[in-house]
Amino acid sequence: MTTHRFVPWTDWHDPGQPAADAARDFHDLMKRRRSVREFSDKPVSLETIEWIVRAAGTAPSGANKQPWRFVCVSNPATKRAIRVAAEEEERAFYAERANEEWLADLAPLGTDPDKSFLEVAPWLIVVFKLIRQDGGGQVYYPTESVGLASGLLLAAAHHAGLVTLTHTPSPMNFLGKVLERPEHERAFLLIPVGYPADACEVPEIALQRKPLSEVMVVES
Ligand code: IYR
Repeated sequence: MTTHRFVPWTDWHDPGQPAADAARDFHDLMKRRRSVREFSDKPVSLETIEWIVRAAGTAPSGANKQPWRFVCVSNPATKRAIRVAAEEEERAFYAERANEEWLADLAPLGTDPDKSFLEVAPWLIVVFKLIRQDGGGQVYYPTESVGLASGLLLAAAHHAGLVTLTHTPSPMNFLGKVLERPEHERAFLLIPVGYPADACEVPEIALQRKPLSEVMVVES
Protein backbone atom coordinates (compact mmCIF):
# COMPACT_ATOMS: atom_id res chain seq x y z
CA MET A 1 0.00 0.00 0.00
CA THR A 2 1.29 3.50 -0.82
CA THR A 3 1.91 5.81 2.06
CA HIS A 4 0.62 9.30 1.49
CA ARG A 5 2.96 11.74 3.05
CA PHE A 6 1.94 14.98 4.66
CA VAL A 7 4.55 17.73 4.90
CA PRO A 8 4.66 20.79 7.12
CA TRP A 9 3.29 23.91 5.48
CA THR A 10 4.79 27.12 6.75
CA ASP A 11 4.63 29.70 3.99
CA TRP A 12 1.09 30.87 4.68
CA HIS A 13 0.85 34.46 3.46
CA ASP A 14 0.88 36.95 6.30
CA PRO A 15 -0.18 40.30 4.78
CA GLY A 16 1.52 42.19 7.59
CA GLN A 17 -1.54 44.37 7.99
CA PRO A 18 -5.07 43.79 9.19
CA ALA A 19 -6.95 41.36 6.98
CA ALA A 20 -9.61 43.96 6.13
CA ASP A 21 -6.94 46.39 4.89
CA ALA A 22 -5.27 43.73 2.78
CA ALA A 23 -8.66 42.66 1.41
CA ARG A 24 -9.51 46.28 0.54
CA ASP A 25 -6.17 46.82 -1.18
CA PHE A 26 -6.71 43.74 -3.31
CA HIS A 27 -10.23 44.87 -4.16
CA ASP A 28 -8.92 48.31 -5.12
CA LEU A 29 -6.49 46.67 -7.52
CA MET A 30 -8.98 44.22 -8.99
CA LYS A 31 -11.75 46.74 -9.48
CA ARG A 32 -9.56 48.44 -12.06
CA ARG A 33 -9.62 45.38 -14.31
CA ARG A 34 -11.67 45.80 -17.47
CA SER A 35 -12.34 43.58 -20.42
CA VAL A 36 -10.54 45.36 -23.23
CA ARG A 37 -11.02 45.04 -26.99
CA GLU A 38 -8.61 47.75 -28.11
CA PHE A 39 -5.10 46.40 -27.77
CA SER A 40 -1.70 47.90 -28.49
CA ASP A 41 0.73 45.78 -30.46
CA LYS A 42 3.42 46.56 -27.88
CA PRO A 43 5.25 43.30 -27.16
CA VAL A 44 5.00 41.36 -23.93
CA SER A 45 7.88 39.05 -23.06
CA LEU A 46 7.49 35.30 -23.02
CA GLU A 47 8.83 35.38 -19.48
CA THR A 48 5.88 37.55 -18.42
CA ILE A 49 3.43 35.16 -20.01
CA GLU A 50 5.16 32.21 -18.35
CA TRP A 51 4.75 33.76 -14.90
CA ILE A 52 1.10 34.49 -15.59
CA VAL A 53 0.51 30.90 -16.65
CA ARG A 54 2.37 29.62 -13.60
CA ALA A 55 0.09 31.78 -11.43
CA ALA A 56 -2.96 30.32 -13.19
CA GLY A 57 -1.61 26.85 -12.52
CA THR A 58 -1.65 27.45 -8.77
CA ALA A 59 -5.45 27.22 -8.82
CA PRO A 60 -7.13 24.48 -6.84
CA SER A 61 -8.49 21.62 -8.94
CA GLY A 62 -10.46 18.45 -8.43
CA ALA A 63 -8.15 15.88 -6.78
CA ASN A 64 -5.29 18.16 -7.86
CA LYS A 65 -5.48 16.85 -11.43
CA GLN A 66 -4.83 20.34 -12.86
CA PRO A 67 -7.01 19.67 -15.91
CA TRP A 68 -5.86 22.59 -18.03
CA ARG A 69 -3.57 23.55 -20.87
CA PHE A 70 -2.66 27.11 -21.76
CA VAL A 71 -1.65 27.42 -25.40
CA CYS A 72 0.14 30.75 -25.74
CA VAL A 73 0.22 32.09 -29.26
CA SER A 74 2.36 34.96 -30.50
CA ASN A 75 3.05 33.60 -33.98
CA PRO A 76 1.39 36.04 -36.43
CA ALA A 77 0.30 33.33 -38.87
CA THR A 78 -1.36 31.35 -36.08
CA LYS A 79 -3.03 34.45 -34.68
CA ARG A 80 -4.31 35.21 -38.15
CA ALA A 81 -5.68 31.68 -38.56
CA ILE A 82 -7.46 32.03 -35.20
CA ARG A 83 -8.91 35.40 -36.21
CA VAL A 84 -10.15 34.13 -39.55
CA ALA A 85 -11.82 31.10 -37.97
CA ALA A 86 -13.25 33.11 -35.05
CA GLU A 87 -14.73 35.74 -37.36
CA GLU A 88 -16.39 33.05 -39.42
CA GLU A 89 -18.15 31.71 -36.31
CA GLU A 90 -18.97 35.20 -35.09
CA ARG A 91 -20.53 36.22 -38.41
CA ALA A 92 -22.92 33.28 -38.06
CA PHE A 93 -23.48 34.14 -34.40
CA TYR A 94 -24.48 37.73 -35.08
CA ALA A 95 -26.45 36.91 -38.25
CA GLU A 96 -28.44 33.90 -37.04
CA ARG A 97 -27.37 32.09 -33.87
CA ALA A 98 -27.95 34.81 -31.29
CA ASN A 99 -31.55 35.56 -30.37
CA GLU A 100 -32.97 39.07 -30.03
CA GLU A 101 -32.47 39.27 -26.28
CA TRP A 102 -28.83 38.23 -26.56
CA LEU A 103 -28.16 40.79 -29.28
CA ALA A 104 -29.88 43.48 -27.20
CA ASP A 105 -27.75 42.54 -24.19
CA LEU A 106 -24.60 42.81 -26.30
CA ALA A 107 -25.52 46.17 -27.85
CA PRO A 108 -24.00 48.25 -25.00
CA LEU A 109 -20.69 46.39 -25.48
CA GLY A 110 -20.51 47.42 -29.12
CA THR A 111 -19.28 44.00 -30.18
CA ASP A 112 -19.55 42.73 -33.73
CA PRO A 113 -17.97 39.98 -35.85
CA ASP A 114 -14.78 41.99 -36.38
CA LYS A 115 -12.15 40.44 -34.13
CA SER A 116 -9.09 42.39 -35.27
CA PHE A 117 -7.81 42.39 -31.68
CA LEU A 118 -6.97 38.73 -32.21
CA GLU A 119 -4.14 39.86 -34.49
CA VAL A 120 -3.18 43.04 -32.67
CA ALA A 121 -2.72 41.68 -29.14
CA PRO A 122 0.82 40.30 -28.77
CA TRP A 123 -0.40 37.09 -27.13
CA LEU A 124 -3.47 34.92 -27.32
CA ILE A 125 -3.74 32.51 -24.43
CA VAL A 126 -6.08 29.73 -25.41
CA VAL A 127 -7.26 27.92 -22.32
CA PHE A 128 -8.16 24.29 -22.83
CA LYS A 129 -10.04 22.07 -20.40
CA LEU A 130 -8.72 18.53 -20.17
CA ILE A 131 -11.61 16.10 -20.05
CA ARG A 132 -9.15 13.29 -19.26
CA GLN A 133 -5.61 13.34 -18.02
CA ASP A 134 -2.88 13.20 -20.65
CA GLY A 135 -2.30 9.57 -19.75
CA GLY A 136 -6.02 8.81 -19.95
CA GLY A 137 -6.95 8.92 -16.23
CA GLN A 138 -10.02 10.64 -14.87
CA VAL A 139 -10.31 14.30 -13.96
CA TYR A 140 -12.83 15.78 -11.54
CA TYR A 141 -14.75 19.06 -11.71
CA PRO A 142 -12.73 20.10 -14.75
CA THR A 143 -15.04 23.00 -15.60
CA GLU A 144 -14.84 24.47 -12.12
CA SER A 145 -11.09 23.86 -12.02
CA VAL A 146 -10.28 25.50 -15.33
CA GLY A 147 -12.63 28.38 -14.50
CA LEU A 148 -10.72 29.00 -11.28
CA ALA A 149 -7.39 28.84 -13.10
CA SER A 150 -8.66 31.27 -15.71
CA GLY A 151 -9.72 33.72 -13.01
CA LEU A 152 -6.26 33.61 -11.51
CA LEU A 153 -4.78 34.10 -14.96
CA LEU A 154 -6.82 37.28 -15.46
CA ALA A 155 -5.80 38.54 -12.01
CA ALA A 156 -2.13 37.76 -12.66
CA ALA A 157 -2.16 39.60 -16.00
CA HIS A 158 -3.90 42.59 -14.42
CA HIS A 159 -1.41 42.60 -11.56
CA ALA A 160 1.40 42.72 -14.15
CA GLY A 161 -0.15 45.83 -15.74
CA LEU A 162 -1.56 44.00 -18.73
CA VAL A 163 -5.08 43.91 -20.07
CA THR A 164 -7.13 40.95 -21.17
CA LEU A 165 -10.36 40.00 -22.83
CA THR A 166 -12.28 36.91 -21.83
CA HIS A 167 -13.31 36.03 -25.35
CA THR A 168 -15.77 33.25 -26.04
CA PRO A 169 -16.19 32.78 -29.76
CA SER A 170 -19.07 30.46 -30.12
CA PRO A 171 -18.70 27.57 -30.81
CA MET A 172 -15.04 27.32 -29.88
CA ASN A 173 -14.03 23.92 -31.21
CA PHE A 174 -12.20 25.53 -34.16
CA LEU A 175 -9.44 26.41 -31.68
CA GLY A 176 -8.58 22.76 -31.11
CA LYS A 177 -8.41 22.28 -34.86
CA VAL A 178 -6.32 25.36 -35.66
CA LEU A 179 -3.93 24.59 -32.80
CA GLU A 180 -3.95 20.84 -33.54
CA ARG A 181 -4.76 19.92 -29.96
CA PRO A 182 -5.54 16.33 -28.95
CA GLU A 183 -9.13 15.17 -28.56
CA HIS A 184 -9.13 15.26 -24.74
CA GLU A 185 -8.46 19.03 -24.74
CA ARG A 186 -11.57 21.18 -25.13
CA ALA A 187 -11.30 24.89 -25.85
CA PHE A 188 -12.59 26.82 -22.85
CA LEU A 189 -11.62 30.48 -23.29
CA LEU A 190 -9.62 32.60 -25.69
CA ILE A 191 -7.78 35.32 -23.77
CA PRO A 192 -5.93 38.03 -25.69
CA VAL A 193 -3.26 39.59 -23.46
CA GLY A 194 -1.31 42.79 -23.99
CA TYR A 195 -1.31 46.50 -23.33
CA PRO A 196 -4.26 48.78 -24.01
CA ALA A 197 -4.18 50.81 -27.23
CA ASP A 198 -3.52 54.52 -26.91
CA ALA A 199 -6.87 56.16 -26.20
CA CYS A 200 -8.38 52.78 -25.43
CA GLU A 201 -12.07 52.94 -24.58
CA VAL A 202 -14.32 50.52 -22.76
CA PRO A 203 -18.10 50.43 -22.74
CA GLU A 204 -19.67 52.50 -19.99
CA ILE A 205 -21.33 49.41 -18.56
CA ALA A 206 -17.87 47.95 -17.92
CA LEU A 207 -17.64 50.45 -15.07
CA GLN A 208 -20.74 49.15 -13.37
CA ARG A 209 -20.56 46.48 -10.74
CA LYS A 210 -23.46 45.22 -8.71
CA PRO A 211 -23.48 46.61 -5.20
CA LEU A 212 -22.59 44.31 -2.34
CA SER A 213 -26.22 44.27 -1.24
CA GLU A 214 -27.13 42.54 -4.50
CA VAL A 215 -24.34 40.01 -4.63
CA MET A 216 -23.82 39.16 -0.98
CA VAL A 217 -26.10 37.45 1.49
CA VAL A 218 -24.92 37.30 5.09
CA GLU A 219 -26.22 34.75 7.54
CA SER A 220 -24.57 35.45 10.83
N1 IYR B 1 -18.91 35.80 -28.86
C1 IYR B 1 -19.45 37.02 -29.38
C2 IYR B 1 -20.59 37.55 -28.60
C3 IYR B 1 -20.38 37.91 -27.19
C4 IYR B 1 -21.06 37.20 -26.22
C5 IYR B 1 -20.97 37.56 -24.93
I1 IYR B 1 -22.11 36.58 -23.59
C6 IYR B 1 -20.19 38.66 -24.54
O1 IYR B 1 -20.11 39.03 -23.21
C7 IYR B 1 -19.51 39.38 -25.49
C8 IYR B 1 -19.60 38.97 -26.83
C9 IYR B 1 -18.34 38.09 -29.52
O2 IYR B 1 -17.27 37.92 -28.94
O3 IYR B 1 -18.54 39.08 -30.19
